[in-house]
Amino acid sequence: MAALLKDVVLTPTHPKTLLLQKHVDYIASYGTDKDEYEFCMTEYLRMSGVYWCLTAVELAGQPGRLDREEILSFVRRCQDESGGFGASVGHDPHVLYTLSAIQGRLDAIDVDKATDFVVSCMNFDGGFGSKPGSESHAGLIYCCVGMLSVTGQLHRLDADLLGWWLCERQLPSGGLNGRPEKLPDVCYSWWVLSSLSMLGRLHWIDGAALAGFILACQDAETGGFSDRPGDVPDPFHTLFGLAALSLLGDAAVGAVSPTYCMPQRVVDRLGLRPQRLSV
Ligand code: 7TP
Ligand code: ZN
Repeated sequence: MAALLKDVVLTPTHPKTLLLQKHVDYIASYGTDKDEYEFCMTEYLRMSGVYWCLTAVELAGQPGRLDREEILSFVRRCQDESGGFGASVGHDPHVLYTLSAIQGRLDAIDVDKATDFVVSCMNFDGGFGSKPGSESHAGLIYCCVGMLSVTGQLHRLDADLLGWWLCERQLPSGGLNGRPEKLPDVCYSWWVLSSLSMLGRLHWIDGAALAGFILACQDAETGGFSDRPGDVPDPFHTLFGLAALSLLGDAAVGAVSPTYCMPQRVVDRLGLRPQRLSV
């Protein structure tokens, strides 16, 4: 018997146009009530949340909607005396939140050895898992392709094989899943699309169908994007929805770097030149 395909159904009630202003309002009001349950429950990831929110309003062309001084003071107050950054004020320092502090300092680590490790995680299907021999997963593929893009070693992967695995993630709804037999999710639009973009194979998926799925994941009342149509929106999926629409060429959204998921303007200003394969 053929395996049942897991997918969602898009109905005419789901949004079909980009509600950009609503998303800016959603992000700008996120966290204005510091006692709100949802906001309190995500304090452990606040430093990442600040990045998701800032990048989302930047891509929407309205960075001025967030309080720059409040954010800068928050980030400064998160630095521990050890030098590490915590997710929020008074939290223990954590590597995830310290990562941004050392990014660019590629001269300080053994890049060749790190690249060899990433390549050793490559599977027979061209994809990557979390360690050698682990199942391919789109989020981890993005980490590996991004790493090889930063270090200029993209020639070490099998771009045709990996590109094929990535475009097989597209389902009849137009949405993308993270591995076979899983439901589509807006954030995988980003992990898959950005990887295909770095591989020079963005045109291997049906962009119009994917845009239709992403737009259907907007909350027309509150603004923001959720993981799939009808779910509760959050800043995480709002950023990756907007960033994926940017890669798909939506002119209302600012250009995004597929390697860094930061505005291309910011990456250019920093003088970063991550590698991208041409077709
Ligand atoms: C609501 O459940 C979760 C589950 C995992 C909430 C957070 C996490 S996570 O921190 O491990 N993480 C990021 C993530 C964040 C959110 C979220 O952010 C809600 C509100 C905010 C405010 O800023 C929501 C989900 C989420 N996930 C889980 C997820 C994504 N798509 C489907 N799910 C179940 C991703 C997760 C892992 C992660 C991925 C990328 C990254 O750069 C950092 C962390
Ligand atoms: Zn998701």
